[in-house]
Amino acid sequence: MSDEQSRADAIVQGDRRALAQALTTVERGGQSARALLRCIPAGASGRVVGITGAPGAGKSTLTTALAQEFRVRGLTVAIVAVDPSSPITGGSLLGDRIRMYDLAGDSGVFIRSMANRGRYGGIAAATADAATLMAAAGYDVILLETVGAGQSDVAVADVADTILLVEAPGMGDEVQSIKAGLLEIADVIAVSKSDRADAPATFQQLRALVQMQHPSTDAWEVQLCGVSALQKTGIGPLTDALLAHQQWLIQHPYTPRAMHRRKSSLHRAIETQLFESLTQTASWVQAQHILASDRQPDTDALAQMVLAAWRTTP
Ligand SMILES: Nc1nc2c(ncn2[C@@H]2O[C@H](COP(=O)(O)OP(=O)(O)OP(=O)(O)O)[C@@H](O)[C@H]2O)c(=O)[nH]1
Ligand SMILES: [Mg+2]
Repeated sequence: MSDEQSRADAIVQGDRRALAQALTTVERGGQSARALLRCIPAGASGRVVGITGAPGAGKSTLTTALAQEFRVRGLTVAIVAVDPSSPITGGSLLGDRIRMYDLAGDSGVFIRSMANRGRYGGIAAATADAATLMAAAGYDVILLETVGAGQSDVAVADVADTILLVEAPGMGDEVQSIKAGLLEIADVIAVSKSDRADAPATFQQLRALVQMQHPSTDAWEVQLCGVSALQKTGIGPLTDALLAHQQWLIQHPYTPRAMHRRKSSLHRAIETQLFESLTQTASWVQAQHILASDRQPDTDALAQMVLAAWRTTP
């Protein structure tokens, strides 16, 4: 049996250490990651929930509360904190770790932060592969929490089956989310910190916006939930909404979003494999030498040279 096959078997059998090591492998990417992923059987799909929202919106606190609720319902949970920029010691992640301390020691919960680590294909590719590993390991729900804004939100949209947008009261976050296009891609919206006095106003505003943005009712109807992760209110209905969306997805596998995710997945696979095969050619090495010795190289011409040589490689 190959080394990758025995690593894959260990993951499927629930070996947490094997899973942690495999996550590091896919974070780095490259051929060893692909060799491992080829041995990973497809887990049940449709269980990845992406949690996005402005910095400080309450994502980590809510992720923790949701994980506890899923556990109460007998479901196992893997949490991935998606951090596009910093290695594991980033400040906000450390904060998240402390907040998620409540979940420590539960063998039905697996927590991991994912960084890019310079992998080709970026954070979306690393996150998608992490979700694949966690699904194969049998986790019933995979929560992807974005850390920071921008790039990681895109990663979540490309990878998650269900998108949960967290909106805190006040702060004008609603406007920011519209700008970022987040409201458009949300399947479920949680108005967080509903213990605060300004939460009802934000809830009303968002309801009006959602009705404006999603006028048709033949598709999934975006669910709006008021929650307080601190006071543990609204967590049950929010969990119901997330599970309802996952059920809906099973009945509607060919929505434009599901198609988009499958296409993104194919694009990532092509990009990664193509790029890796290009870097194996002699002309790639030659191009690196030119970059090192020419201050203003014609990169378009270099790219053509590399591609031309690659095309004729048997
Ligand atoms: N009043 C109130 N405060 C909350 C609630 N949930 C979170 N907070 C507070 O909001 C702040 C941010 O919460 P986090 O969960 O770290 O938010 P986040 O979106 O993960 O933040 P980043 O990861 O930094 O983007 C913290 O000070 C929390 O204590 C809530 O339900 N009610
Ligand atoms: Mg956080």
